[in-house]
Amino acid sequence: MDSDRLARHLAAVVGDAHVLSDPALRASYETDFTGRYTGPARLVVRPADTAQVAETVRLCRDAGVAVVPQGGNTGLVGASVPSPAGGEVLLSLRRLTGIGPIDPGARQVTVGAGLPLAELQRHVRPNGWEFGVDLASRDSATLGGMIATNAGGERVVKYGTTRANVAGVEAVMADGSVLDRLAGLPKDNTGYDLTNLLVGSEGTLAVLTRARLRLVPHLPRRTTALLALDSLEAALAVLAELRLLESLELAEFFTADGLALVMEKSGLPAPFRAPHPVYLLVECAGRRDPAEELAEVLDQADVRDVAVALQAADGRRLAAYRERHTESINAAGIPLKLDVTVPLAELPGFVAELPGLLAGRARPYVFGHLAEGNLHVNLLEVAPADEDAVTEAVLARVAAVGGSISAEHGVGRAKARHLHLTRSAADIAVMRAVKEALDPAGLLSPGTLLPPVARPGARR
Ligand code: 2HG
Ligand code: ZN
Repeated sequence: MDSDRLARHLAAVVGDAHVLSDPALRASYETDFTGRYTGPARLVVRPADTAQVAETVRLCRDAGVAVVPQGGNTGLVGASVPSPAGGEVLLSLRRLTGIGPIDPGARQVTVGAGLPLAELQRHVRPNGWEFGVDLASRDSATLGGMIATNAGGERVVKYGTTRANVAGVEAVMADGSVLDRLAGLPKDNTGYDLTNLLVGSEGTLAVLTRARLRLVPHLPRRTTALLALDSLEAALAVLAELRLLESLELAEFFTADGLALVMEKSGLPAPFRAPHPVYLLVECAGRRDPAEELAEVLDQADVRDVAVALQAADGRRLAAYRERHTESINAAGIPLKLDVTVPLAELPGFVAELPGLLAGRARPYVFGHLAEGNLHVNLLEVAPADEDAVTEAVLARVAAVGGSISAEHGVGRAKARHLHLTRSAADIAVMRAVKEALDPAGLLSPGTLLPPVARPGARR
């Protein structure tokens, strides 16, 4: 089927206004947030509900055309945009913004895959609830995208990754059938856990359309503190003490270089009189004021300086030093981003070795989620010819110290060919078997997560 004919069939399902073929209208869907990953879509299709998603997938399957699902397009590993060669249908879920009533007994709510995280927060907070996952990209990141990537973010130390906060999903499978696992029953031992199979599947097994989310009580009293420290070792020592506190919700680190760049690009004033090697942003929250228990820990801790915010607005001001890293780095260039986890005991050594591994081939900025050993290694000024070698060097070191090459951003297109570094051949074979079973024609997000295999008959 040619593109015009496919476009006409799709328009009959979603309406003319929601099939975009004009390159100017497609452009914002075709390049990801980093600006690094880009590819031309055959068409951008914007269905309004599950039935339209199912019909879109069926029409594309019949035409042998691959489909790339997209939420808020805030992903960082190239999974949300077409391949460089292009030709896939870009299926935007952003119109699926429904939100159901909160079920306080079950502590759950059902949402459309295209609902932005910030809108969910605005819906549940006035009712005394919270979604356990929070991200700096909350205004654009959609729940469907967060589930597809098993996003982590800032509150994992208390609430776990997205996986722990999802009770069920609805999804359109590659053949257009609809899988409904929205019941959200806390006890339901009937066969394979298909919800968890789809969480983190990065658009390669199904298109997520709705989700049943777990909610947690909104904790109104919070204290935020920014600590200035000598070293990552010192930060880990404070973390070990902080982890005794039930109220700990956030423990984020960054370094002197990162802070200087954030101040330069954002115009924020310096948080302390002098720069320090390492900073740790912590937040405690509770129904009762956690300020005192946090102060008790900090009084005993080996910190150079502390700024404490008791008011929400001051807390947001301190959090901005951490949250504005991504945009500040983007303002300085297109980074090579390596989101990795290392065991905590290896973390200081890994960061110390980084300059040696890079051997002058990049300007590194390292920050992230300390409690999970999740480092966001952002590399600026990498010559195109060095990108592969630099990536290999860093990821191979991660594997050597027992870490993971993707902590919370997914594998995407960026790391598919490096998957073998932290997944065994047996592991990859099982993943391939699942993919073959659920998407035999390889039409969902080809090239993402698993390295592509040549497949006669499948067109992009
Ligand atoms: C964060 O923690 C995000 O802010 C983005 O995961 C990290 O920009 C990055 O590398
Ligand atoms: Zn992160």
